[in-house]
Amino acid sequence: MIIGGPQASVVDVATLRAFPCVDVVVRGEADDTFPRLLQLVENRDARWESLPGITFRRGDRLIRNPSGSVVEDLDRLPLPAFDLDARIRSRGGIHLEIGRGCPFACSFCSTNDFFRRNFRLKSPLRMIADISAIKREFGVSYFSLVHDMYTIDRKKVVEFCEAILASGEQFTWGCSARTDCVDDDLLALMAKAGCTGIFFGIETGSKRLQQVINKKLDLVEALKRIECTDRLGIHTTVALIVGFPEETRDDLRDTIHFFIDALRFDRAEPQCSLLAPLAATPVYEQHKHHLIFDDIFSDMSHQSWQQDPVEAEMIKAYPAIFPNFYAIPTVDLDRQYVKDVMDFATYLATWFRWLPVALLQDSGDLLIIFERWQQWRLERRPSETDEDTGWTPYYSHRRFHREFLEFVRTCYLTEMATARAAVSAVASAECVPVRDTRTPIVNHVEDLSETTVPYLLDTSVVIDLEVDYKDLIDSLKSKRDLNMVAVRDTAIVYGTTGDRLDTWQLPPLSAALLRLCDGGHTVAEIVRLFHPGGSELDGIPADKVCLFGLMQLKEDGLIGLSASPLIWDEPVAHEAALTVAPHYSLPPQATHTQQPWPR
Ligand code: B12
Ligand code: SF4
Repeated sequence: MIIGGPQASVVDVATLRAFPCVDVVVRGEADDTFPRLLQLVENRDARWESLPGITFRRGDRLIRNPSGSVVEDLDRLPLPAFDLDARIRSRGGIHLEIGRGCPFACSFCSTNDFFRRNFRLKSPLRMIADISAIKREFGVSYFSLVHDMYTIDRKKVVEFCEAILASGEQFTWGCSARTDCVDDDLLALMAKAGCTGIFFGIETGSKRLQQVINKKLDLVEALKRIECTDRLGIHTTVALIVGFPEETRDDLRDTIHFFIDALRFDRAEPQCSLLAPLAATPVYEQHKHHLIFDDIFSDMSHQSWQQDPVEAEMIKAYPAIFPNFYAIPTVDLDRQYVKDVMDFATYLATWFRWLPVALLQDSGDLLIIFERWQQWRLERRPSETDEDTGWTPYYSHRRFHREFLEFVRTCYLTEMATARAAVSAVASAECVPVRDTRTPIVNHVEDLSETTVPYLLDTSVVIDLEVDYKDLIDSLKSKRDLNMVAVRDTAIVYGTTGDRLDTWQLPPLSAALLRLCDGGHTVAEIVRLFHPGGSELDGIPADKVCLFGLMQLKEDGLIGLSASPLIWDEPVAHEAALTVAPHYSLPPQATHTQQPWPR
């Protein structure tokens, strides 16, 4: 049995000692070593000592040969046998390796050392030839370009983008980058050349920890780059880590605030993981004698799976082989607290869109809100019976959405809010009333006449607010004072088309009209109700305004038309008692550890 890869390579001796079934570990890049080893096996040649880069068992002895060299010229490597992937056409894209090696030395990272910090790239011509061939053969048009830090050499990225543009090939791609290794001009060129997704490892929102973990990003500049990618239409994964051993409450708060800040951008998807001490990383080497194995683990390694008890026993028996399933103690913080804060922020961003941003902007401290929320929940818990949420975090359940909205209404808005009207409007906007589940009998017609009956389509939900929603969202995006948001009665509509959810703010007249489209009134009746005096509105006869407005609502897909009043077979259910969360974003998924995959 031969094993290899980034994990086995650095725990080779321990693995061979612990698992007698393993015969050989191939360390590091195996492109040349592995075929040579197979050749030795095939030829029954026992001179394995001559093969660099392997650790193997000979009788009772373990032999560790010197390390092999890295592949300097990646252009000489063949493409993976993509044809062996039976589902390649339906994956929506593929991962394609374009280079190896990052010269930086972040304390938690395993890949810099694995590829010996030796930055290499395939040539632009090779990359484009590969992409064209894969596109032609498998119909794939999205390429997640695999390189931990693609944009190290600006000139090479420019070369690649220009070669794509010159080739006339149509495809989209994503890559990984540091925010300090891209600039606005480069990002613009990348967008023009088809880049639709970038993975930005920010790691921590704390200026102090940026130095401690040796990432050394300027966080103000980092946000500017995220803002620029958003403007250019590029999606970003904004990756953060909590649970560093030196992390203090202030550091944690800064990271959570960075996470929430990223939500201001429509195309940024923040994600947060607990630190996983990967074998052979500096952070592991420094803390390997104090690792903890308990229920508070990083989903970096577990991928949100439920840990198999047999595997758990194996992990417990061999900490030196599986340290990534362990944790390093946090000196200043309770680890359960760190995990809860992380889950809280992650799922706030999953269940809501603007509420977390509004709460941060209004309060200036999300940790204080978290603590008050925990206390509020604890006070109510004795009356709760259905506390069990299985093995997934409480926050991932819809119950959290419902309870948190209740907390905002009954506790946050009364005790803590400074811009009450604005926060209350966001909370209302993000608590969509349940649609009527009954199906009415509709006598469907296309044309609007005096006798037709307009009705609100069940793909639209109207919500009344007391502040100008557009002004509110603009204020959240640009961090303007929420107390300055214009106060006026407005209505917003959520419209669903397929799996998309759009929001519109209706002009006051359209909102008034829409409310009259209840499936019980004819157009003639609506005209009368709309403007009882029958006079003019801005010099235009009121009935014309009304008819035009109805036509517009029909064109916008918000209302349908029936030849007769709608008939419901059951009485009206207990309206508005229930709430349902609009699905703003998907729960965190394993693929989000890489660049955003096209939806
Ligand atoms: C692309 C990628 C993914 C993709 C994989 C998609 C795909 N089908 O290819 C996705 C998004 C699915 C993914 C998921 C995960 N990933 Co990932 N991923 C990567 C990434 C960026 C590139 C992998 C790659 O192709 N590298 C290029 C090739 C050439 O290098 P290589 O894979 O190391 O292979 C060489 C050698 O290692 C060796 N080798 C590899 N395998 C074998 C096997 C044998 C028998 C032999 C002899 C040799 C050998 O030979 C190869 C050629 O030289 C790496 C980081 C990196 N730059 O490598 C992380 C990385 C491998 N992923 C990592 C992790 C943690 C995960 C997840 C657990 C994350 C998560 N929480 O969801 C999951 C696990 C998925 C799973 N089920 O195993 C870690 C592993 C850390 C560690 N030390 O173990 C890495 C190193 C990133 C990191 N530093 O954190 N990942
Ligand atoms: S985290 Fe990114 S920048 Fe840091 S060493 Fe690893 S690959 Fe390089």
